[in-house]
Amino acid sequence: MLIKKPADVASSEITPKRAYLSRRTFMAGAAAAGASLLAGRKLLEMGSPAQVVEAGAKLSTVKGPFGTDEKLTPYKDVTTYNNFYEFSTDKDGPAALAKDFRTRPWQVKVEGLVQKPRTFDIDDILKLAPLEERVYRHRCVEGWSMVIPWVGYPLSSLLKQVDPLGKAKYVEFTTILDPKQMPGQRARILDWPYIEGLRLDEAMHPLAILCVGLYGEALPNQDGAPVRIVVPWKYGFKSAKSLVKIRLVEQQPINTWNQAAPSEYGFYSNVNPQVDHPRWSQKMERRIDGSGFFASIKKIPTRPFNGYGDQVAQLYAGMDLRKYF
Ligand SMILES: Nc1nc2c(c(=O)[nH]1)N[C@H]1C(S)=C(S)[C@@H](COP(=O)(O)O)O[C@H]1N2
Ligand SMILES: [Mo]
Repeated sequence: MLIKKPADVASSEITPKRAYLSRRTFMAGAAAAGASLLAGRKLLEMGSPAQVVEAGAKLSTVKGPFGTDEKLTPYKDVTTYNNFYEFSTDKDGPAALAKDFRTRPWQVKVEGLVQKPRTFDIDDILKLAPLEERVYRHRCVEGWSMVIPWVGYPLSSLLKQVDPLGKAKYVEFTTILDPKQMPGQRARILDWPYIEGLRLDEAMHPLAILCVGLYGEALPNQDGAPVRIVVPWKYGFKSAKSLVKIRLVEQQPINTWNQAAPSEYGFYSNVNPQVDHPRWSQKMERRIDGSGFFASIKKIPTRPFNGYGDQVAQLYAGMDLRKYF
């Protein structure tokens, strides 16, 4: 097991008492070893893949940048209120239907306009860079939001490994196609597999992460196991789950939701309270923070770029964000 003393757990620094008490109790009983990063890496390397990878396996993390001290969305809500159409279009569907989803063996191909195309085994992805805890706001285009302690590292760490060519301008992300395991893919809800895309400079931005976990443990299947991206200044659908392919390309990728409803879901999809969805306002959001039933949650204002404008606004300098929504 991957274990470490509570003091090393970045999560515990955010708010002293939070949902994952049981995990902390578990860890309190564990023997401590050395500085967190080194010890964590060591433990990760020693662990057999079966121990490291199962959804729920503990991950050693260091505290990452861009944190917020807003109240975390309880683990229960993060793992039972999901959008993962490959399994179900019901919010509570993926948790049950993805329970037996196999995430080993798993490989991610990184190819296209790169000097060194490479197929990464998921266990290499887990070891590529120190795992950080990143507490990000997560805003769905539907008008709800969460605050989630993700585990991952900058997507740029992976992309640098393959040496993108100068011609590469965009990055395309493809989710696994496996209708046998994913009941939603047996229906033509969307054009499968699910595809997303970012401009290369967006993908290289330090806020964009390759995500392998949340709340200090390997990603639950319903949240995109074993690896997804998280792009916190964009609507949630840009953060594609259960990735098997990352392609560097010259032309802007055709992302699934844009293809399904181009007037509703743009390529950029930066969180923007000034640009309404054609069927509803984007000015406010319901923050799922454990305080009550969904419908009773008071709405709070949505912030430009989901509150990350200081970090990312310059990526869009001079662009008409109504046109490039
Ligand atoms: N492959 C895939 N990725 C996906 C989706 C999906 O249906 N399939 N839904 C997106 C949407 S709309 C949101 S809001 C987030 C939800 O992530 P979460 O369930 O971990 O909160 O995942 C995004 N990534
Ligand atoms: Mo979403």
